[in-house]
Amino acid sequence: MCIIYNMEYTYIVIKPNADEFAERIIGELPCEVEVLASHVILPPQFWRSFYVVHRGKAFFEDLVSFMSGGRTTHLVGYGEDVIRRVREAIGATDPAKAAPNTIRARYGRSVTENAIHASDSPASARFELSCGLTGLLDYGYIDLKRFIELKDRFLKDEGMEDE
Ligand code: FUP
Repeated sequence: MCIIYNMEYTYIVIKPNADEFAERIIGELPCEVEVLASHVILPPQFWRSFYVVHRGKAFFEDLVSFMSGGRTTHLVGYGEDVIRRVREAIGATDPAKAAPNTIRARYGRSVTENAIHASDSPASARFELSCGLTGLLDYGYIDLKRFIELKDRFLKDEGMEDE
């Protein structure tokens, strides 16, 4: 018998408008999680990098200002098919259009203040985790030992090793 597993990780951020409910939201995620940093404030330059794919769009600076204006909680979700499963649990980008009972439907306020971020592809997850770990290290929310441990655990074997 051939069993095909789709083991993945996803980068999850609980956004400022929902951060006070972070522990409850974590409990609702359909996967195992590793919490990287809880209730931390990161500056605009971090979010400009994190959301670089949206640079130049009309909403970009409002999004950066919202994300840097309050506390956020950062985690890695992992497991089989986790990207799809977490995206399903969080719901559509616009909370008003998100399916009932999804996290965004319940905790989101608007398209920008939509409670939670989760990666939409393995490539995004890899970029976001790399950016997130670097930012959390740079701004003093994780130490070098933890950075290396997390990098080895999630980013190893994907071309990030030293030459
Ligand atoms: P999602 O993958 O569901 O987070 O949605 P997008 O990649 O389309 O959007 C990225 C972020 O930009 C979301 F957090 C919401 C925000 N956004 C706005 O603030 N305004 C918009 O018009 C579209 C997206």
